Amino acid sequence: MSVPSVPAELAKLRETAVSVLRGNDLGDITRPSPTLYPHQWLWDSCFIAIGLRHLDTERAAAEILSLLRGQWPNGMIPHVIFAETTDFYHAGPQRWRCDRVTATAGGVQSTGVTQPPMIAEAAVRIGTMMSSSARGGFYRRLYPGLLRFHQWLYDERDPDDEGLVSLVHSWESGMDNTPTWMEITRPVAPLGVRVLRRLNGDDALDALRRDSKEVPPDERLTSGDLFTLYRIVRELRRAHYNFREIRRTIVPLVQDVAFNAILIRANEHLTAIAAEIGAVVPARLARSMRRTREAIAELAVDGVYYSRDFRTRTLLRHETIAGLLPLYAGVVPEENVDEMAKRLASPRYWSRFGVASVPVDDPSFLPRCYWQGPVWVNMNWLIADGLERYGRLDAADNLRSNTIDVIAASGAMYEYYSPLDGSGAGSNRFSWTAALLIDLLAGNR
Ligand code: 2M8
Repeated sequence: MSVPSVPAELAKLRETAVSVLRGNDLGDITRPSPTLYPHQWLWDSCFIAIGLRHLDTERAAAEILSLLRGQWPNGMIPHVIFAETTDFYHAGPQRWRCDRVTATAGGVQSTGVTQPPMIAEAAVRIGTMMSSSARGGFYRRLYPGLLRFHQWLYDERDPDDEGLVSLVHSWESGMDNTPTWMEITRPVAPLGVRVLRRLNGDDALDALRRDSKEVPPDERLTSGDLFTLYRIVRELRRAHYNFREIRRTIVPLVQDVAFNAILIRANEHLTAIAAEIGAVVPARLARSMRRTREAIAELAVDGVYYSRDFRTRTLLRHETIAGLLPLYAGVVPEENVDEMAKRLASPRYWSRFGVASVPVDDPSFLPRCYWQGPVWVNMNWLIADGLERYGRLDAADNLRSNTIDVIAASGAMYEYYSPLDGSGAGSNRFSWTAALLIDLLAGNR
């Protein structure tokens, strides 16, 4: 496929991106980073495929279809499908033991939770690069599994038919240590963590963790939080990953605003895919889809969107980047869009480098710590897409060019970037940064 015409220095950056993707390619899946994340992640593969489509459309389609190997008989597509590798991952199959509960479609090992449903978006983007007959073939292979995944999201995770799906672990949100999730998660910390915290000895746990060999611990979530997330996995395992059982445990349950926003957009794409292959979305699912569009309004107060505690119905009043994703969903009433775009463009969120994951004046803001402040390329991509569909073209273009600039200035494909000085953090060979850079450079929609 021809390389789009970009200035020489950007062409070099694109080459770096391509080589990161090649280096992380495991055949028909791409790992997010060489040592930190050696398996396949659901939403990573989607963002990766959106970039890969510019290099090799069939390979991009294979990345998406390979997610179906992990599908559970109940329809869930898991957040991680474990690759056959001896590389160490801190939350590997032994922590989940899902093979005791179920088998996957492709006989692969997986985790017992899901991740933001970006599959339909990726499929449609790949579809734009295909002839209509190739696209039809791709959609026909994907559709049955994708449909069952969306049905599972509602049947399993919206048991009271409210229109909003609930998450059972912060890993499902993809924003692991975002303040919203940490606030609701910390009260269920294991006893040891609570005692150490009281003695101010969280650092004592650092020696026990194994996820911070590639990346300094202060760029990831705290050890206390990590051990709490492990505890929640244990609870989920005991509850057989079944929401009706999970409901009866101490596991925090959150109607996550970003996840539901992504679901709304995914539902639209799923409907379009169905129409193209002459399938009819079952009426029950179509009704749930409509309900989500309405129900997300319940998460807004004075134009600001929050996640909600499923059990208590209280809004988790932390302003974070998650609350900006209704823009991507296209559900912000037109009369509120400018206000939201203004908030987004204020120095609290939008430094020169893209959108901070937590506003810089929030007490929990840390510029280089994971989902607690840094700029993430996938978030910039989603928000720019939303701004564009609302016709805020200048804002979308600015955000996209700032994103390219910050990656260019770092010279590498960092996992995330400080909103204060643009310095890169986390893995420096991160796949979705590479893939979405390729997509942004291609400039097409
Ligand atoms: C991070 O999450 C994983 C657990 O899923 C981890 O910290 O080990 C998050 O940034 C998540 O959004 C991402 O999908 C994953 C792989 O890049 O890493």
